[in-house]
Amino acid sequence: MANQLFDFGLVGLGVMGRNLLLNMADHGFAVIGYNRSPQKVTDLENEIVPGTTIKGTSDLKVMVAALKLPRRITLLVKAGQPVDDMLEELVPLLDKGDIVIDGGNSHYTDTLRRVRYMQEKGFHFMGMGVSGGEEGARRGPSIMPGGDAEAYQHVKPMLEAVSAKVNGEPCVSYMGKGAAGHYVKMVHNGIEYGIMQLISEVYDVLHRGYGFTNDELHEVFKQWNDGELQSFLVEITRDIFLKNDDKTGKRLVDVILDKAGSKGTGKWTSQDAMDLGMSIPTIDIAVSMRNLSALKDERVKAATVYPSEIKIAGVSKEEIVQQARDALFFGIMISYAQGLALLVEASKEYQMEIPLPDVVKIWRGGCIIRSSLLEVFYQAYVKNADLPNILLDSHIAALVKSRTENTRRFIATAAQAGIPVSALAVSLGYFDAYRSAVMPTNLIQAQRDFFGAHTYQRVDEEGIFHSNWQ
Ligand code: NBP
Repeated sequence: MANQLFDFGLVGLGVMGRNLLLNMADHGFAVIGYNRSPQKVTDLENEIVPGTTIKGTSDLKVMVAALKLPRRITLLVKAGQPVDDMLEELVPLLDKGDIVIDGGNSHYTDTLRRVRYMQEKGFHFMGMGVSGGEEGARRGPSIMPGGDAEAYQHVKPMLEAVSAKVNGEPCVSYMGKGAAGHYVKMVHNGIEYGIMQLISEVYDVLHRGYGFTNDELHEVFKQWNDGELQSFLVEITRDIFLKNDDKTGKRLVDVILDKAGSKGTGKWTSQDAMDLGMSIPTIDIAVSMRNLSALKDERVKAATVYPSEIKIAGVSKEEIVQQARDALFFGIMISYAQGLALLVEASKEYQMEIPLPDVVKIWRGGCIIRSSLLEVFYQAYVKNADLPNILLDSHIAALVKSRTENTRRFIATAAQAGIPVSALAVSLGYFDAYRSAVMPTNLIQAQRDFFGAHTYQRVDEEGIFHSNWQ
């Protein structure tokens, strides 16, 4: 094949890379993919759709030499050291002005370092979040590119072509300066952790508390997905309840061990929020509950030390479904509110200039946290792009207010039954504190001043004060 025939190069032909490459080819781009181990090259070649222009290679030099200038290369390798290793291999092969995009889940601080490193060498480097999993990458993901605005123009038409579409609009937009793309993707994943934890808690109350069968749970989630809770995560949960296990014939969900894994993006969101002094407890507790779930052996022992009998009193099955629906809606709203508020603050603090209306707009399709609520948030930002927290929007406030009573009832029922609904409880706690003009933190200030002379401010006078408490 003659040199420089290909429009785009892709490094890493794993789940995401292979599918994104096939997606690009479907849209008429000539693409070439490189993978370190040859097996994935063969896998790619076996999937080539007739009429598309795709080549696979396990020789990086072949890929680089085959690309049109300026070269446009996307990395989709495991985050961390593999990205640095690939850059080291690529750098000697590139020409000034070439564009390298990291589409994996890299930590945003790594991205900032790589932007500087590549810039010094005369290359463009962008960090880009991609969400939607395998199916999204193949048929249309939500794409969050950030960093080099000039380089973005060179890849914009391709990204718009391959992304998901909502009302004909592409689910990709420039997310801001520096590492904004990876920051937005990190927070997307944090919100995802929160919503998944909330769904699991509602499932626990209905399943363990009320004895709902998987068929009943399927029906409940189906109704919810047909209504205001319409979202990708509710939709797949609906379908999970019907899936049979090939080995036992039971429902697959019932034979899956209750230890949740994670790849770190939820933890990163919590860590960064702590560094910024932002409150995102729904996301924090979701990370924490995955950690607790991993202590299976200890939990089994503790269950014998503290045996409990789940007692449900006074709330009918019909009522609990209504309460659960409203509590889930409420919790999901709060999870988004916390994540978006974090983005507002991080954007200012790190000078990323993240366009919040565009963030929620491109999350409407393709990504794991897509839901009909994103349109509501988009409308709120259209009214006021500077909203520090979506809970301050009047339409959103009305939606939240109408769910609080059932949320309280649901949490009370679960607490009395001894079923943990930690994410729902902290979501309500966050809401009640956020809407409270008065918090009990005056007492904390008094304690701090008592034992550490940390001083305090007064409600009736300007200035900084210290008292002798003994
Ligand atoms: P896979 O596990 O399917 O593939 C990983 C790829 O990384 C393979 O091509 C592998 O090559 C390559 N790789 C590794 Br591992 N170490 C390497 C190294 N030192 N040098 C060169 N290549 C190396 O991962 P994936 O699910 O496609 O994820 C890719 C990125 O996309 C990750 O950052 C991930 O977090 C992110 N992401 C994944 C999803 C998802 O739903 N899966 C969604 C959104 C983002 P090999 O074949 O030679 O080992």
